[in-house]
Amino acid sequence: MISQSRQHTLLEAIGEDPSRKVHIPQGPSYLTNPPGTTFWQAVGSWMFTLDHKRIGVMYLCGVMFAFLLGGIYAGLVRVELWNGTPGFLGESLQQAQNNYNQAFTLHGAIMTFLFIIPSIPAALGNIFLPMMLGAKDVAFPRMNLASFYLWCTGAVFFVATLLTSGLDTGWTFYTPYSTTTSTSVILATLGVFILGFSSIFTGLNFVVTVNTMRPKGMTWFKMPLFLWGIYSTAIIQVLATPVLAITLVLLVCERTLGIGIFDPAKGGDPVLFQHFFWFYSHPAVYIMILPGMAVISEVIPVYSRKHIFGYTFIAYSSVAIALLGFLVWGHHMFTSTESALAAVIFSALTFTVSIPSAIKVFNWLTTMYKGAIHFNAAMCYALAFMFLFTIGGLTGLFLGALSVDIHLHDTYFVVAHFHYVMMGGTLIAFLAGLHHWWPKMFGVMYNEFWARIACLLVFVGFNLTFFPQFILGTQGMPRRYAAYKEEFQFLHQLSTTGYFVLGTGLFLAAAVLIISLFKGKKAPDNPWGAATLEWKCCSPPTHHNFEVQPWTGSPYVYDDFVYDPDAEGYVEVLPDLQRDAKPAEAPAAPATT
Ligand code: HEM
Ligand SMILES: [Cu+2]
Repeated sequence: MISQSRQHTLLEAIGEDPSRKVHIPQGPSYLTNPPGTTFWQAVGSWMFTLDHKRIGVMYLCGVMFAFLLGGIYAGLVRVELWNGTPGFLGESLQQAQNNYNQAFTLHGAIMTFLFIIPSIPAALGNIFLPMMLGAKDVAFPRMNLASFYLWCTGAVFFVATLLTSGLDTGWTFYTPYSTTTSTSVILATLGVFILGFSSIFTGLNFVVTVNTMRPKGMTWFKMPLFLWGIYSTAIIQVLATPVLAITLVLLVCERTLGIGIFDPAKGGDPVLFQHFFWFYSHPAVYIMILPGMAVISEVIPVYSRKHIFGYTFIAYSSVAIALLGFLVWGHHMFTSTESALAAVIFSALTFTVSIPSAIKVFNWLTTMYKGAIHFNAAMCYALAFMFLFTIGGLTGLFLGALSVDIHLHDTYFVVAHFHYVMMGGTLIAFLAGLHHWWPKMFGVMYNEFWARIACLLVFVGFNLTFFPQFILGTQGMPRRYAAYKEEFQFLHQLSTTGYFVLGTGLFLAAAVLIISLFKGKKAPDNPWGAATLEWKCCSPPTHHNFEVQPWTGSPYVYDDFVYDPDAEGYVEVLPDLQRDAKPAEAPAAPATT
C-alpha cells in the first residue's frame, strides 16, 4: 500500500518541477479517421481494418448483440416457468414443451458459442493484449480480422437456424436425439464448426503474440496476469477446439450419410458422442472462466493499491487449470453407463481441478487484505465475481462427488451451478473489465454512481434468479421441462422475478456506458493509477498505441503513480526520480525466456 506521505512527496516533486511527470504523447484516436474521409471510406476503414483495437471493438458490438439475443430466449424460458402449467409458449403441453425445448437450446447455444467463449478473449483481449505487451498489434493482424469474419459467418448460420426450423437438441447436441430430430441441426452444427475456427485463430494469434512480442524487460514472470490467463486460454482453444469440430462433422455425417458411429443398431455408441463432446466442452468451460479470472487478477490489485499477492501461484494456476481441465470430462457421464472405476477416477480428478481455482481466490483475498480499497464500479464487479464464482466452484464439488451427482445430475442444481460460474463468473468479470478499461477504450468517463447502482442490481438480480434453483434442484426439479408440480412454483417465481431485476441492472449498466460515449467527461490517460502498459498510452490510444517503446516496470507496483488533481488522474513520476528514490533498484533485465 502506498503511504500518504509518499504520495505527498511525489506530488510536491511534480508540483515544483512538472517536467518530472512522465509525458504520454497524445495523437489522433484509433476511433477516428483523418479529416475529409467520406462516410463509405469510413465504413471501409472499419471493415478492412487490421488495427487490433478496432477488431476488438467490432467483436465487442457483436458479442453484446449475441448476449441480447440469448437473453431474450432466457426470458422466454423464465416466463414460461412462472406457472407450472403450460401457457406462454403454447396451449397444449406438447406445444409448450416443443417451443420450450427450442427456447432453452437457442439460449444455451447462443450464450456459449456466440457470447461467452469470444467475450473476454476476442473483445477485451484483442484490444488489450498487444497494449499490455507495449506492442503495436498482434502477431498476425490479417488472421485476426479473418477470425472476426468467421465469427460473423458462424453468427449468420445461427440466425439462419432461428429463421428455419430452429434447434431443440440442447446446446450439447446429444445423440441419438440430434440425429433424429427434424430441426436445423446441420445449420447449427456448421455454425458452431465455423465459430470453432474463429476461436482457434484468435488463440493461435495470442500464443504467437505472447511468445514473440514481449518487450525487452518483460520476462514471463513480469507479464501482467491477464496475459497468463489469456495465454492459458489460447492453449486450450488451439488444442481442444479441433476435437469439437471433428465431433460435429461426425454428427453431420451420421445425419446425412447414416455412418452409424453413434448408432448401436449399426455397431456405434451414443455415449461416444458424449465423450467426444465433453472432451472439448469441459476444457471449454475453462476457455470461458480463465479469461474472467485473468481480468479479476488485474482489477483487484489496482483498486486495492497493493501488489498482487502470490503472483507466481496465480500464473501457474492458470496453466494448471488449462492442463487439468483436459482430464475430467468424464464427470459429465457419471450417470450414462460409465464404468465404476472410470467414474471414481474422474471424480477424484475433478476435485484436483478445484485446487488451482481456490489458489486464485485466496490470493485475491490476500491482495485485498490491508489494501486501500477503492469501491469503483469495476472493483464492485470484481467483488461480486469472487462471491459468485466461489459459490459456483464449490457447488461444482458437490457435483463432482460421485454419489451426490447421481441425485443432482440433470436437475436445476446443475443449472444453478453453471450459471454461477458462467454468468456469475465470466459475465461479471467481463463487466468488471469493461468498466475498468472503458476510459482507455473510448476515452470517456462514465457515471460511477449509476454504474455502481447497476452493479448492485445485477448482483441482487443474479442471486434471486439462480439461488432458488439450487434448492429446486435438491428437491428434485429436473432441468429442461416446461411444466412442473405445484410445490416448485414459489421458487420458480422467485427465479423469474430475479430475471427481471437482473435484466434491469444489465440495461442500466449498458445505458450508463452508452450515455458516457456522448456525454462523458474526457478520460485522463490513467484514471485508476494502474501500472500495466496499456495505461501508458493516451486515452483513447492512437492507431499504433505507442510512439516509443514504453518503460516496462513491474505491472503491480503503484508507488510511483501519484494522483494529480490537475490531470484528474494518476501520473507516473519520471524514472530518474524513481532511481533517486530507490537507488538500490536494479535496471530491468532483458527478456531471456
Ligand atoms: C471448480 C471447478 C468445477 C467443478 C469441480 C465442476 C464440476 C462440474 C460437474 C461435476 C458437472 C456435471 C454435473 C452433472 O451434469 O451432473 C458440471 C457441469 C457443468 N459445469 Fe462445472 N465445474 C467446475 C467449474 C465450472 C466452470 C468454471 C464452468 C464454466 C465457466 C462450468 C460449467 C459447467 C457447465 C456448463 C455444466 C453443465 C453442462 C450441461 O450438462 O449442460 N463448471 N460441473
Ligand atoms: Cu465438466
